[in-house]
Amino acid sequence: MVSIHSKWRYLFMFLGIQLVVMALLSREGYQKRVSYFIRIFRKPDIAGVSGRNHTPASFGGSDVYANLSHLSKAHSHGNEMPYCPKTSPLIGGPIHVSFPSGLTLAEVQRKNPLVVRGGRYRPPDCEAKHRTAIIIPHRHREHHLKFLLYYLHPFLQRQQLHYGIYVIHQAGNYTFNRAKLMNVGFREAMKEEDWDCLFFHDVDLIPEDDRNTYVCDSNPKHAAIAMDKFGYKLPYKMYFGGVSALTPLHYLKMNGFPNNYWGWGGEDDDIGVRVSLAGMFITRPTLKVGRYKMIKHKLDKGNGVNPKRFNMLAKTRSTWKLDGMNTADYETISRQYLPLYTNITVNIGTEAGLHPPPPTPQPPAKAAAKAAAKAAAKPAVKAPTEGLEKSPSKLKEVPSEKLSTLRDH
Ligand code: UD2
Ligand code: MN
Repeated sequence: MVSIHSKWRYLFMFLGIQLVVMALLSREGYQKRVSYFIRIFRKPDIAGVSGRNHTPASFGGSDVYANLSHLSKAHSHGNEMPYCPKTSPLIGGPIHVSFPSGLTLAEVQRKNPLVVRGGRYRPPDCEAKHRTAIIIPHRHREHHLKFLLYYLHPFLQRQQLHYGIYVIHQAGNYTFNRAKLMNVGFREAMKEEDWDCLFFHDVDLIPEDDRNTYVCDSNPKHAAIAMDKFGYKLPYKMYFGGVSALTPLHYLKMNGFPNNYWGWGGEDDDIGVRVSLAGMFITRPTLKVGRYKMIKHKLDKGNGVNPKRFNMLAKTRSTWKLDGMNTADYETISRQYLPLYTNITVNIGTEAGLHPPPPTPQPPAKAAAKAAAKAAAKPAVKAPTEGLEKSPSKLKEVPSEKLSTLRDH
């Protein structure tokens, strides 16, 4: 008869053997599976969801670093490397995206040993068919950038691309200007390499399926078609925000992006309109593939809603040739080739130019009178978005399907 005591002994022996097997698997490069397995023991709520498959795939996607472990520097660039196949064998489909606390850039670096200075990569075992630059407009979003790099590097490696990541950092505290930073990114990236495709990429959007290939189409491509924040649907037909892809030719044909949208909103629609004004159309991946998760955030300080956006949008037809890549003025403050990306810090100035004159000092009496007048007018102060954009007369020239600017942040 088996006593209760010996039952426990068997149970411990069984667990011991399991641990040894897991340790062996871990040595074979299955750390992810093992740590996931360990998590199951730690968090009973997760264990409840588990089925036969104990990888993160049970949550609707696989680990973005799977499929990459066999690549090594040893292959390095010989002369007789064959071209990479049309469809990468490393592509795995849906990716599990989560935002673990405690992730560091050092960890991202450790997980991407083949990425070289400036955030560049070439497949070690074949000649890439495509050269893609990623342009990320940025200020004060280091936390988001870290997650984007964590997911984007392996995502692009699985697609066997020759790629580089550029972060275009707006210097100073003046109102943010996403589209102008893209113009800077285009020029600075093209100075360095003959990229055949540029991906203009919000810092907070994480792709959830690596069949969403970061290569260009024959027309400008809108890649972020299905985002969690819009219920994984396209919010409206002309939407072009988030992540888009253009060849240098597309970009120049539409005179790049506008430089004069300061603050949140409108610039993405202006860019969408430029595409059609330049005689092109928007292509998109399928809803199944063009999926993104947006890291939740509030409207940034220094990126208030742009109250002029409706008026400006109504005029794109007459302004697109006069304002864009041909008038993008800026000063490069620094260029750093960091391990995971190239950081370019720029002064893009203000509406008043690159070196706006400092505000003229007012005589104390005049300043006091002005402050008193302001205080008296206080109850009449409007919300920054009131007035202009809610007025139908101001909207009449904006195509009806282009109502992004009405959407809430
Ligand atoms: C939407 C669009 C975005 C853009 C914006 C309006 C989505 C997913 N994206 O984004 O493409 O059209 O509306 O301008 O719908 N940023 C900084 N620091 C700042 C402010 C902005 O780095 O202080 C960058 C960053 O890359 C960010 C992007 O600009 O992802 C867009 O700004 P947002 O994320 O605040 O705007 P959001 O999510 O409404
Ligand atoms: Mn965002």
